[in-house]
Amino acid sequence: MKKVLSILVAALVATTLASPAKALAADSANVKITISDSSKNLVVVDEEVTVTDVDNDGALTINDALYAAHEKFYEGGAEAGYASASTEWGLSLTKLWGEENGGSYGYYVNDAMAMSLGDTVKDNDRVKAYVYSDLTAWSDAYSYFEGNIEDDSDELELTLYAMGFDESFNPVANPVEGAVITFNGEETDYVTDANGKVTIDLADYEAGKYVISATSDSVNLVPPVHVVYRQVSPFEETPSLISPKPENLAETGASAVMFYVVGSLAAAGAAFAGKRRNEK
Ligand SMILES: [Ca+2]
Repeated sequence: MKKVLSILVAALVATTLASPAKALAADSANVKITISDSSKNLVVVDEEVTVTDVDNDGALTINDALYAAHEKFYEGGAEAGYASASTEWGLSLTKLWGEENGGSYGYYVNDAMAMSLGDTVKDNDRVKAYVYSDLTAWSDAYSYFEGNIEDDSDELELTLYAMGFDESFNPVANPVEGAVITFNGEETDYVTDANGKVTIDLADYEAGKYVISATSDSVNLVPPVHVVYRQVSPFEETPSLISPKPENLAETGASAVMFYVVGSLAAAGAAFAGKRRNEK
């Protein structure tokens, strides 16, 4: 009897130990997605999607994340705009944002080159995927910003890097000189220096969402992205926020929307209505 009991206890302990491990295996992850097309349009910019195991391989991967992004943002969903297939190179993209070009796409996770569409993703990862613009010389160079991008100070210091290859064909990040900084697609007077650096004064920019990117004449950049959500102090500009137009609210960021909630409940209702319409 004692032996039976100890076996039962052992089984119970084993079950108890197994349960938390099972609970830790995530069923979903929230990931931020950026996609650019072959014309270098940023068609999805740093948008959050909930990733689930849609391809049933038992893991949350880049493939699942891009599928989810098309379900949410592409007209007609993933069925219309996205496809992947097993090839001799492993799981590969065959269609991105509706474009089929024979497999010329790239994808990075947290600005690091991914080995395969089957690479796993987790909460807060940033996935960036692009369609090649140059199908003859394959000159498209993935690029990204580094700097004080996590804080919200008025002065934004960015360094622009583009991926290239050294003599041994190892991937290497090179600073990009002379790149023109763009705000929401409009060129600015800001240009990166010899070290790829640029310091942007945000003080004069009104509240709203700004997509910062860059173009270059010397490097065929896959558009880099940094998103700024500017907020205005409620003590400075309260009057203009009493009855905002929904169409304006739709273009403001989530943090700005939160601010409106504090300012006015009616505005909050409009904000959500506007945001929902924007997401369709
Ligand atoms: Ca999966």
